[in-house]
Amino acid sequence: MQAWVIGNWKQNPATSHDVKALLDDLLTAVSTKAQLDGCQLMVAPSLIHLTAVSERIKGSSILSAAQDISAHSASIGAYTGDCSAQQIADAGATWTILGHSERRQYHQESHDCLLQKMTHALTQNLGVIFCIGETQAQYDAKQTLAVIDAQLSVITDLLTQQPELMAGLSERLIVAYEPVWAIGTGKVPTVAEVSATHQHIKQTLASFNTALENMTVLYGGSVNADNADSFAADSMIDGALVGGASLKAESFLAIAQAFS
Ligand code: G2H
Repeated sequence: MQAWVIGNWKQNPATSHDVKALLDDLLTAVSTKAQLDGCQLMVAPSLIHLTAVSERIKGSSILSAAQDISAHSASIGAYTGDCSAQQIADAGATWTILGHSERRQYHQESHDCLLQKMTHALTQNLGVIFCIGETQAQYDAKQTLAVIDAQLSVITDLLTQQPELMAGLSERLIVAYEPVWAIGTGKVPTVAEVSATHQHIKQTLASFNTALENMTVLYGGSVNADNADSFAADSMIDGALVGGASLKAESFLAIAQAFS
């Protein structure tokens, strides 16, 4: 199964100049590393840099994604600050992250909001990296699987409301399990914990529809060049969604090599 290593740049780097430098480093490193076979790389820059990044990586093996899209279905309209799925696709991205915990926390993204966004993305042929995960309090209360089941219900609702989107969904949907307490903190769950949670996610998706058997499930949360090998060694972990460590080509490539 192909591994995926996706860099979520969040609100970084600070300038266009720094974006170009990061991308140049990444493209140079990718072109000289033959051992990246079997690992698909993707970067999700800030919206303001998405067009330039997508242009720059054309012809390379790297894909680009948005970090979010509008919840409104209209391709254009009076939605100040929003960017539609159509505009994202026009900018050259082929995927979007949805439901990152920072969007859920700082923008109050709800089940219904994410259902709308997922519908619009898939309708416009954007692949979706759907983020799920429990908070520290939920982890401590042993509610991880219940939280995940509730978050995955966006997908069952999608299939009930838009059954036509089932076609090809296994290639256009990736789930990223990101425990909120591991994001940017340097704390990580054990590989055994991640593996068991991923197994649950894969079984749950397969129970929705047999076409969703063996779906791609990534781990995210403080993945770095030092711990990537241990995650990559587990057969339930199909890759990583990487934040901080994706902002340096060297550490991002080291993570990609671990999964190759
Ligand atoms: C989790 C991850 C990227 P980091 O948000 O999605 O960030 O690797 O910095 O914990």
